[in-house]
Amino acid sequence: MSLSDDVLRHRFQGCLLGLAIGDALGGKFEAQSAEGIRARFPTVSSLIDYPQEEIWYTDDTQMAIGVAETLADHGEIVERHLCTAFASNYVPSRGYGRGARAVLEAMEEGRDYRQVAEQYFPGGSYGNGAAMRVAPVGLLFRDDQSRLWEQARLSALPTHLHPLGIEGAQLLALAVALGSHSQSLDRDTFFTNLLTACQSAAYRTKLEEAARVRTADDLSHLGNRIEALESVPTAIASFALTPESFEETVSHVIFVGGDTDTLAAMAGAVSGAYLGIDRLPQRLVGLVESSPKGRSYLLELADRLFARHRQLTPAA
Ligand code: F2R
Ligand code: MG
Ligand code: MG
Repeated sequence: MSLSDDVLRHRFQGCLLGLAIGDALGGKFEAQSAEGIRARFPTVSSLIDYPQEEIWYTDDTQMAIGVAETLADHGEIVERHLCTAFASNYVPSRGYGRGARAVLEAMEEGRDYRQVAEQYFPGGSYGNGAAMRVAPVGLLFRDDQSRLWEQARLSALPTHLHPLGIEGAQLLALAVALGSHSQSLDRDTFFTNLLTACQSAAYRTKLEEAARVRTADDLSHLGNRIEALESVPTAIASFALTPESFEETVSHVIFVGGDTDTLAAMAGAVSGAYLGIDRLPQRLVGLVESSPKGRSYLLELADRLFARHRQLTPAA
């Protein structure tokens, strides 16, 4: 049974707000150890209830906004428009990866950013920066998997040329699309779909392990680092472990420590695409920053992306 327009629009909103909340909540602990975080926040509710003031997102959401703006305006990834969006949204204090910073500064200054990317990490970056921003691709192309796969690749290319950086983005986009379709998540079908799309032995091994995760403690074996291979499967596994609870999905992956903003941004985007905005913690939705590209803008951007989706895929 297909979802009504209202339900689907709420899932688009849930995805972008879920990403921003995960990013902002996790951003308070980026690079901290699992033990340190657990000592301060022994339970899910202690972590979720912790913010008392506006929460501010990091580079993860800021770059996802650039992807969403490009897709909403043009209906597909056009590299020059994507780079313009990345450069005009760029605020270094949001905490970018060092390679990404060099590439974005080249974009801003009109230099050859592709050459900078190739030289900075020969063979390309395999950081999780392409995966952390790809969720809007998963939403817009949720009904066309081959287009989704190609568009996710194009969205990665300006900064991430390494196959593992690209495939991490493709898998995360697919997880968002699958989440946005599901009415009641069937874990086996979810992982079978991801494994069928998977191209590399490295991700296959990780996703098979992710499919076997049964407790939050198992998540740490999948990785918590800044590399896509060491974080994308972890975020997907956290969603699949507790699909009916955004709070648990995001908290469990923050409790893993390390790259907590990005783990929680990715897990939060998939969770929000499945649950929709109404099933996110409303107190945290209300605390998302009220800056010009804060909460209200994200909701409006999700609506614009949904309208573009309806143009590409009219309701049945
Ligand atoms: N970078 C951060 N946080 C660090 C703290 C920021 C601090 N507050 C500040 O302001 O300086 N967070 C963000 O970066 C991650 C996404 O990174 P992205 O966009 O993938 O960047 P990059 O530089 O391409 O890759 C990240 C690191 O991965 C390693 N790496 C990647 N490719 C490599 C290769 N071919 N060879 C060796 N190493 C490679 C490097 O350590 C890169 O620095 C997110 O966590 C986001 O939140
Ligand atoms: Mg970040
Ligand atoms: Mg991060």
